[in-house]
Amino acid sequence: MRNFYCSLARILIGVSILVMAPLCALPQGATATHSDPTPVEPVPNPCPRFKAGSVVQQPPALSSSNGTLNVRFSYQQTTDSVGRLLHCFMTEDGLESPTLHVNPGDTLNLTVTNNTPRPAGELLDPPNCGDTTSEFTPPSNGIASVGSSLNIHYHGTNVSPRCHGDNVTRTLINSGSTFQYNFKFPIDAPPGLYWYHPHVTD
Ligand SMILES: [Cu+2]
Repeated sequence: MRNFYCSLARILIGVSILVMAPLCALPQGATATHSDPTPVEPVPNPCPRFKAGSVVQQPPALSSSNGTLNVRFSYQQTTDSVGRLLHCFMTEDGLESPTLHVNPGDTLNLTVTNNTPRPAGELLDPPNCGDTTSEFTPPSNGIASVGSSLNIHYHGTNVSPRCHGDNVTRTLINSGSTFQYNFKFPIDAPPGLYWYHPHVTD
């Protein structure tokens, strides 16, 4: 079950339904373990790309254990050999945008630090799920507008829209800031391949 149209990052919800009935009575909202997360340091050589003519390899993967998947991402940018600006999520071990394997009812704890350069002269707000001010980097190549703030959209999943959940319209993680997502995938989440990606709306 591999979606070749999703080139960035994926969440694979397993086909095995966990027998964890008590979880059904718990709220699906964010948990309270997100305070003061430790920043994720930038990693060297971010956002690698396959060389032209090389054989494409399977993307890296991380799997939950005992109902929890803990992930730490450094959000970084680089410029490729032809001048294109690339952005990506990197783990501290150097994995680029791994596929996240979870089961229905699992908890995802995902810490992300925005290690992209901070634009000069911009007003910064903390990532408190109420921000209305994002950073903006003018396009250097005239091809596309690229903001340096980010959040993560857990595209297609039916998870909490609260702060520290899939709160895409009210979460901004500006340059230098660290934010933690904590939420459960519903116990009745349909198996499938989903997409996570930066999703700033402004
Ligand atoms: Cu999306």
